[in-house]
Amino acid sequence: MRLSRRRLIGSLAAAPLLTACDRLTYSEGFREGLRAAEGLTMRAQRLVMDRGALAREFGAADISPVFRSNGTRRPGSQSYADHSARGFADWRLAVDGLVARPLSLSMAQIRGLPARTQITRHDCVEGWSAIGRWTGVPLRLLLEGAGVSTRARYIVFHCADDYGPVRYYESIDMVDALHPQTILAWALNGAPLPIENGAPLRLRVERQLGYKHAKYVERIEAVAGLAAIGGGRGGYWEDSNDYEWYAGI
Ligand SMILES: Nc1nc2c(c(=O)[nH]1)N[C@H]1C(S)=C(S)[C@@H](COP(=O)(O)O)O[C@H]1N2
Ligand SMILES: [Mo]
Repeated sequence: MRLSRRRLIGSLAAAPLLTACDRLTYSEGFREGLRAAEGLTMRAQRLVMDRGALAREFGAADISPVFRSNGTRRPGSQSYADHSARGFADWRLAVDGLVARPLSLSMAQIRGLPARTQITRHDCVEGWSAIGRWTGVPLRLLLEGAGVSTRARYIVFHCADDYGPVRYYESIDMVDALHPQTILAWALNGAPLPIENGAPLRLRVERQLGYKHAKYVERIEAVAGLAAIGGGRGGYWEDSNDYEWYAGI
């Protein structure tokens, strides 16, 4: 049977492609590549899914008798001393950056917002852990209240304590910022937050290591990128000591 001109051109055009496809299909290396890519996708998806999972919560009997303090135990500025002398009555938390309605909230206003209480374990990279009961406002409520922009990709926490010439700061992405256990805590074990643990307000971001849990928080900033913040690596320890920005646990 004679091939029509059209079929001939069609088969000629298709032939190299088919051959290439066949080679790819039967090459063991290519199959391994496909399997590896599938594995990567699966691991990436699991990671994304797991990031929404809750950190373990404990019972009252598990609470550590003393919740130790680390890093700054008392900010050194006169301004902080004045605030603590007044019981933080005039402390204000600013919520700004990529938000529709910047906020400036007093501690009384923050304590009046819906609160979440959770008993969780804090893990410090220096090799110690402690379990405490934290009470505070879900960060999500503050961000929604301020009308956080869809362009915001990170939330930066600006703190009141100095490390030499720089202030402590930290940042998290929106997955952690909107996580139900991410709160700005104002109480520890049923009492106002002690100074050594970050009074009057500190971050609890329970899927992350200790250094991400910013203490003495006075400003929350929504940003699209971290390059212009501090040394550009997203946190005090990240900038100064090469700590990982993502410290997920
Ligand atoms: N502002 C500020 N936040 C901070 C620190 C700090 O020095 N300053 N230290 C971090 C580290 S390394 C840890 S382990 C925890 C310690 O919290 P704690 O003092 O309540 O134990 O706070 C984190 N947040
Ligand atoms: Mo830490």
